[in-house]
Amino acid sequence: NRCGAPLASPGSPAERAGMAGHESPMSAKDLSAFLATAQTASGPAPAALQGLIAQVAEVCASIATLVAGGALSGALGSRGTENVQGEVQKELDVISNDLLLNGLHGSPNLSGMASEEMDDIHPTAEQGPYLLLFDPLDGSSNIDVNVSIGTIFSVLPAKGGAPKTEHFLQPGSAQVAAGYVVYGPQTTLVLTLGAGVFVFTLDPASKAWLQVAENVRIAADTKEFAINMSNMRHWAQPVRAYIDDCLAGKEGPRGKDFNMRWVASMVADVHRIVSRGGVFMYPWDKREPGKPGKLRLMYEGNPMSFVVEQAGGRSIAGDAGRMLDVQPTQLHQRVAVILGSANEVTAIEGYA
Ligand code: AHM
Ligand code: MG
Repeated sequence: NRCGAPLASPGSPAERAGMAGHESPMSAKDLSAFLATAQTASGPAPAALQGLIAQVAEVCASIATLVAGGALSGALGSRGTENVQGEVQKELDVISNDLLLNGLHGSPNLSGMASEEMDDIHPTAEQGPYLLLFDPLDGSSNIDVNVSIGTIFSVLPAKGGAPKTEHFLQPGSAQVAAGYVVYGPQTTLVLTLGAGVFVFTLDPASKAWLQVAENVRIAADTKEFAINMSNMRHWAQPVRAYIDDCLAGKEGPRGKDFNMRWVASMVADVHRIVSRGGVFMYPWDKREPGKPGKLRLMYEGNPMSFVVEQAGGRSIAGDAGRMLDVQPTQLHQRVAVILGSANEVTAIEGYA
């Protein structure tokens, strides 16, 4: 195929549709084959980490099926309840959270889980070596309108014994794995174990996760930014000055014309940046001046920052320095997020 990405198993949709001229499917490495030889920052991936990632991916494949069914799965609409952040929960927020909890509760690889959708931590049945944090369904505002959404996850080492909330409050630099799944035109898993970033697509025919890219790198320079422009009047002056300079284009101080994209699903916006560069910003703003930002550190900021850094990009917590160095004090704490192409993040820092 033209993209170089391996096509799926025999009887792929292209074949079934009789698409003449399409090359026959190539054999691609599946996730379990990848995990069997995967490296971490400190050597071969332990069996428990391999097992945990495989389990997370399996649950995400079942979330993908629900998402694809939409109204037919009974997955749309609102649950009418609120999560700990006071946000109204969608059906799919709750169902995805339950699928992850039920699918992983008995895992020998875990000792606890924490989620955007649960006030408190969830101790699991065993006392395995890892803790899992997740945003089960990110981009809630896009669920009902058939726009890309996703799951974000972060793996931390367990501290031994029964898990406590404090055990989860480790900086992002302690993560041993992180990634996200985009439920979009394709269902895509983007994964890091601390030694590069790898991409897998869920083959709709075989339900296998097949590797489509390895050691992904984010371009250091970009002409594309992502920010919710409707908040402009609420931003701090440096953010406003940076965006003003981007909008001034070739004639302005940046000397180039910028493009803008805002899906309003962090997974989709970050995935675009992983794919073609760019910068994503959800800065502090004065709507809620007491909070550092809208997004959450433990299951949004940190895992995405781990992926971005592993792909050669940069991620900062607004003016609070490197995201992965932020010492968390609360499970659901908020954070300002500026991440993406390395040189552009550095340029934004220069506005402080
Ligand atoms: P969610 O976890 O409740 O879905 O909220 C997080 C989402 C991000 O995916 C996205 O970047 C942001 O909220 C969009 O916010 P806004 O609607 O203010 O543009
Ligand atoms: Mg989210």
